[in-house]
Amino acid sequence: MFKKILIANRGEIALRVIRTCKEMGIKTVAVYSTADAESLHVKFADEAVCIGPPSSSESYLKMSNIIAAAEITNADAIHPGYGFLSENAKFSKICEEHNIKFIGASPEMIERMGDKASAKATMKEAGVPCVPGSEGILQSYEQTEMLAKEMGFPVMLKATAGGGGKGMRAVWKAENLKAAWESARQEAKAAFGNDGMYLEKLIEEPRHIEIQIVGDSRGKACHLSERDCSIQRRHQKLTEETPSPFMTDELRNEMGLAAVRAAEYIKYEGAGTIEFLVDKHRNFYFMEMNTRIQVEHPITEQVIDFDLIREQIMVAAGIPISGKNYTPKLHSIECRINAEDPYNDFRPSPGKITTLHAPGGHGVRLDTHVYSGYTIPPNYDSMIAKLITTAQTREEAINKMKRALDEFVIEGIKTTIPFHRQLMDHPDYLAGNYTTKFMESFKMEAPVEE
Ligand code: MV4
Repeated sequence: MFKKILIANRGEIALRVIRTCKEMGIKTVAVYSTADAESLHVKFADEAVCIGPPSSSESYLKMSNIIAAAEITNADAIHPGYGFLSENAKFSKICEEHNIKFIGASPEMIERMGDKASAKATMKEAGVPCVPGSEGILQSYEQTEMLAKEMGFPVMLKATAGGGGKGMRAVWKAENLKAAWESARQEAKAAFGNDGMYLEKLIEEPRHIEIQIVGDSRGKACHLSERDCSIQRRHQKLTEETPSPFMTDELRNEMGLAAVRAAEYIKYEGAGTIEFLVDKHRNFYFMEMNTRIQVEHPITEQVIDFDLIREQIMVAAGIPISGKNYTPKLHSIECRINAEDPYNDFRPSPGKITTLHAPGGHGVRLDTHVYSGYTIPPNYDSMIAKLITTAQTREEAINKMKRALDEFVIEGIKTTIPFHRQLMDHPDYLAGNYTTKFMESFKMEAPVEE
């Protein structure tokens, strides 16, 4: 087992990893930028190394500084958390070259799954259902137009290097295809330096349902059921739940088996997620694979009573998994609390938290690095906490969430707490009747005056 793990991240996930390491008797090294000197991950780690100024590119993304920090502290592994370097093939490779175990995917795996067209081709080979479309990268506009007309509109143009919806265009009629092709390629070129595109049939009003998997060094994988992440705004998830209210036992079995088949086909090692689009007829299609631990992993931990960070560390140390698939017996919901103003187009609201009262009680979990008196720096992601409730049924988990949100006091900055409180009263949310289009029509109600 590892003796010392360096956590190449900040915020709640850095703290989350430190907690599990402590429970496993593994020493921890925090790295931090000068903006994060007062952060809890720095205080709770055994050692801490400053790796640069506030700007991410000069600190949490600065590979040479992080490797140097691991070498001077004698860390034998690096946990990258999510975001930053977690899906960076070059960083995974550099760790390998320095004999530091990267607790994440191999460079080859990150490259293969990071390129969306190659990920899709691989999944098709593995026998995982994929959206009908082009075979690999489109060679010309003429080929694209011919294919689109053959398939029939609407279609979706996607950048192979895509992420966060960049370089993606839905096209409803032939006369709009040329302009979409030009602008999507331009956007992809500017964002990723890669304008490779592929084409798919458009799935209308899809749900985003993902399957958590874990694979080990023997090539064995298991799935830990699904998370419904359909409530998103501009490709940022706001809340997630498991089980999905749209799920059936039959569909879970099929999707779970497909995800395990995918993971075993590529001999995936570690924790990963297979993302699917699910249409209204409950057809499901491979969308992307994430080769990291995800923000929303706690809801899975809650319903199957399993520490996913511990699992990642065990697998990275070469210990085999149990190999059993899990079916949730509880219901869990996560609300992402962001320092944003939901009454003002979710505008970022960094600054000092003057008062903080955290909710608690049975079935309530709060993963956060913030405290009363903490100043949220403007340099990073706006997520400051994840509020997670767990109960026997969906209705109870929602009631618990309402109660916990009502208890949660954060003063000094604006947060998404009022958004979540209104969501938990929305008739379509309560009915489990929502797709990825939900937020397009959601309107905040005026705040209640005290
Ligand atoms: C799609 C789609 C509909 N049809 N593909 C969005 C992120 C990118 N990784 C893939 N995405 C989509 N791909 C086809 N063929 C709709 C989306 C999509 C979406 C998917 C999941 C969650 C939110 C979304 C919001 C807009 C579009």
